[in-house]
Amino acid sequence: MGFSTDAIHAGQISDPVTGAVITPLYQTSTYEQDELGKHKGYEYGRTQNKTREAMEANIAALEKGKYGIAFASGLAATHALMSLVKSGDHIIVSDNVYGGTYRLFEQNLTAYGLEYSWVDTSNLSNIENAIKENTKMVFVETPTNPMLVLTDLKGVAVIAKKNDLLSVCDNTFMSPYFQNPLTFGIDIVLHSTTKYLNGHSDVIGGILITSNEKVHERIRYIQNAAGGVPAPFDCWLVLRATKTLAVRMKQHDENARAFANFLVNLGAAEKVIYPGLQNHPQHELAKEQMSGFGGMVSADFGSLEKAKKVLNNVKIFILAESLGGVESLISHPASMTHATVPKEEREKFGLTDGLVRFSVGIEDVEDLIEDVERAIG
Ligand code: P1T
Repeated sequence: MGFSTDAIHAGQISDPVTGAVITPLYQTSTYEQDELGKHKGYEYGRTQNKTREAMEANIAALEKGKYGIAFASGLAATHALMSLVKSGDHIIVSDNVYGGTYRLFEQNLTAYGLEYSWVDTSNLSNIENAIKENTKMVFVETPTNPMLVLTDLKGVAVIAKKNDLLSVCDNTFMSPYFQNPLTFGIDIVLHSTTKYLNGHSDVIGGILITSNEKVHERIRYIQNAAGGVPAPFDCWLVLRATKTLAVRMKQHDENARAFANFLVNLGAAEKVIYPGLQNHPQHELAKEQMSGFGGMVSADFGSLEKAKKVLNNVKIFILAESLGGVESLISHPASMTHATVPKEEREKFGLTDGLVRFSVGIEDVEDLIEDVERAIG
């Protein structure tokens, strides 16, 4: 099936009672049992929920995977993922990831005996050089938040297989519409469904997708045992949203290409970062492993003062954390999403105080351009 056909039909179930076309919202915490020891396969809402199952199957299909396991947030999914490793194990991670991922790994899970190495995974030899006897997993985010650095997914999968490591890709920035890491041999895909998958800035959620039976079994167990499950209504909203993922992503991409070119021509930023720009260091890799360049653009204005001018004076772009919604958002990673990453660490990969991140929405792009042009003055 094509992507849009899957987006609209995969996992969807019509209401068995009325035939209602839309998957019902099973807003229930528990299920009536027929008699002791006999039930319909549904016992308790944390363990099973049909709306959640439909959403999991839908997103798994979009990622070309067998299983989707949903969580209450992207970070809850990341936390559940870490149940695949144990105390004493070592994990290699892209040096620039979402700040919350950094905080979870470095400031929480190290206390439980997990060891993390932060490397620039855009250079595959850095991954190989970081492998130790106790390395069990390689976790990449591509493109990264907010520096938009790419990692060669095929290359990561080869290294992981050769060294018996689990490979994970946070695919939040591209969404399954533009990039399918499992097709390159990656074992597990992670999404914050809060972003493009839901796309309307009204749900917090996360999901892991895999075709690996063992991984699925363990994560499914943890979903119930630790209980970080999403609410049925949030699953219903995400299931509603993925139907338009293709049309939204096409528009995000078209707008972001025009917006990035506008920023380059404006000349107000010292550096404009967008995988679709020919001067992006991995523009060729972007064309190979992604079918579009996405809706995220970052720009370094050179100083906090200059960044503030844009951040405080835009009117259509909304100053807020998050990304991937239909409305354009603007943020200051150094003080917002990545505030927990020490200054000297973040500056190593270019996350300076002058960096501004644009989540380009699907409004009329002329209005977005005019907004920033006017803000800069
Ligand atoms: O916010 P949550 O649903 O828990 O997802 C965490 C997360 C995971 N991975 C990536 C790449 C992300 O960007 C995020 C969340 N990011 C933001 C809130 C942000 O503004 O960048």
